[in-house]
Amino acid sequence: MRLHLINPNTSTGMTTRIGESASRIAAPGTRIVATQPDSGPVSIEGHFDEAISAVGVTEEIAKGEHDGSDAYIIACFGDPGLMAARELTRAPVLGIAEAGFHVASLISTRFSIVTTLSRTGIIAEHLLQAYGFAHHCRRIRAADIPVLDLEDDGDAALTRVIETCRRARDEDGIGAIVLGCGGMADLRATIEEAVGIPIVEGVTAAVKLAEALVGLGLGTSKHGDLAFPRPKSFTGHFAHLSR
Ligand code: 2AL
Repeated sequence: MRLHLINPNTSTGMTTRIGESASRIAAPGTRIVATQPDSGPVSIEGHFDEAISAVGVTEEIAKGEHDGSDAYIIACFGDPGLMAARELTRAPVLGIAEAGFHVASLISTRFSIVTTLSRTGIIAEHLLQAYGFAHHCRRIRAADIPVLDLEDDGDAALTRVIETCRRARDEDGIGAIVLGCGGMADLRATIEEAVGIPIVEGVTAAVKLAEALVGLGLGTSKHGDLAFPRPKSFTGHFAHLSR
């Protein structure tokens, strides 16, 4: 099984780290191929970054289709371009926020999210509403660290995330925490040990869900709104997408 993991931001170090975390959790027969868009923001910390990165995600899906991927993961907590990506393939496509919400809801009745910057909280809130998980989430908390601090200032960032998770554990009336950034993929076990309640991390959750869907023989439905895009002309910068 070829599992194409797309880091929607363009930080190569983060792509490598996310890919390594995915490979560690993957089943023996799963090959993780971790890529990132050729162009776009180095980190995704708001609506603008997300809009630009979504185009890059669709370009990575097109490459994955050419190379024969069996499933895709979009490894940014805003799930940028998720529905667009699903239109482009019959393979399953999972967003890490979506995967994290599903898994947390299976092991707890209420969870909190611990993300990076507080300004990204609204993105998670919109996704909870769109996916039908708003009632499962008690609170969205921010460790108030920029995404790239997880790369550049790892120890201090980890301390902030653990402190924030402990506050969620003590104050939110929850059973589990969902980590809200792809850059936290390798921190799950360390944080769980420090906090003492189940910590769900979206990249690792998505790997196991993707393996399950492929094992079930299920892919993205082409009946209805996720059918391949209607052929049409694209102009200017996007003329190459015309069909
Ligand atoms: C993210 C993420 O997962 N990767 C990134 O660049 N930005 N979102 C977030 N809330 O930290």
